[in-house]
Amino acid sequence: MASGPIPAAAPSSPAAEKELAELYAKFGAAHMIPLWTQLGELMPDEPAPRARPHVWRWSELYPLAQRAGDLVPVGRGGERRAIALANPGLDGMPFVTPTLWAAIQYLGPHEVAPEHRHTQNAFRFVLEGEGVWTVVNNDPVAMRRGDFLLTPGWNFHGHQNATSEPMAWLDGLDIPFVYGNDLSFFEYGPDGLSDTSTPERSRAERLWAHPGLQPVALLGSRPSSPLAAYRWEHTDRALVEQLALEAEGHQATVEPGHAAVRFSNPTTGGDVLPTIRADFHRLLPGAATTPQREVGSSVWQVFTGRGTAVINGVEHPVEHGDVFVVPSWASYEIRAEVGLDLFRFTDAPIFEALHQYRQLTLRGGTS
Ligand code: 1HN
Repeated sequence: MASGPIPAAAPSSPAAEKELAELYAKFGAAHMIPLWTQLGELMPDEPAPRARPHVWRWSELYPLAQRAGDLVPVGRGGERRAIALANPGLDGMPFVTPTLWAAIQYLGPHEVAPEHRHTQNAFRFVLEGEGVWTVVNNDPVAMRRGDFLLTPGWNFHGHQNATSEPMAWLDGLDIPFVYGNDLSFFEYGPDGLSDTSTPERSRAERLWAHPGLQPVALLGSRPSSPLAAYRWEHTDRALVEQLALEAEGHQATVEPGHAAVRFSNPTTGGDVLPTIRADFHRLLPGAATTPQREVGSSVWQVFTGRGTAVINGVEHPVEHGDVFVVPSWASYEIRAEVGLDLFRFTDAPIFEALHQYRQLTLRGGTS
């Protein structure tokens, strides 16, 4: 166990004790810190995350976002009516985990969130509703229920609600990672949106949303997916087919009754963003994921259904819209009470790239 101070140079006399105290005071004044007082905290035997498992209830999130819609205008300066989910272990920072930001964003009837760009990578996941177009790199992309939409870093983007109904969605970004490493660049775009049209299909989809087909004019791998929208009809169909194939006796699911798809970059087959992995899971009634631990952190949102997230042995009932966070190396397992659909995003690409990724399957149950 690498914890507790190493009993080096235990003072043998009051004089030695005084000398040692003077040495520590001089370390402090010189901005030096001896390792032997800190080893256990700096290098725990296994990850000891400050982020805590936590559940935000949609029944609480949505009405508060709606109230913000009544009281707080959206426009230049504040830029977005986005309300961050702040992990209770992270000192009041607007961070859901040490690397990830999650927020509920609310756009009222005919409101516009102005264009800007930043080095942070972003996505949106739409729990319910429709009628907002996100304009990414001058390309208007419709947002509808179940869709997963990308805004890779340094693309100008703004949003427009083209209807008379409000809409809310989940935003995910790598803000804490960029903040913690001093990597942030930000630039305002022109006032107003670069394109206010409301096409059914974005240019990105017309180019890239054809299974297995890449435009020859644009071959070559890119660090982020050029496909701006992953539509619910495709996600749903892929999951339906996995479960149908499983029922026909073929290998198709992660484990019995658990279908899953990874959103991927069609130019590499890898993750959609350099810092963020996203996938979608469907559990049949009564099915459960195998308990496991992973380094890095993940955030889940229940799309439909009801079940239990068991994190570090604590059972959290979850249902439509609830968001929960699994900190690094926490044991977790998800059990479906009725059919359960979940969206998840994680910071795994960062740690895979840095050869820090580890995962442990806990066959004997959570411990
Ligand atoms: C941002 O640009 C969006 O584009 C959402 O919708 C959340 C949080 C911090 C900084 C920029 C968006 C954001 C953000």
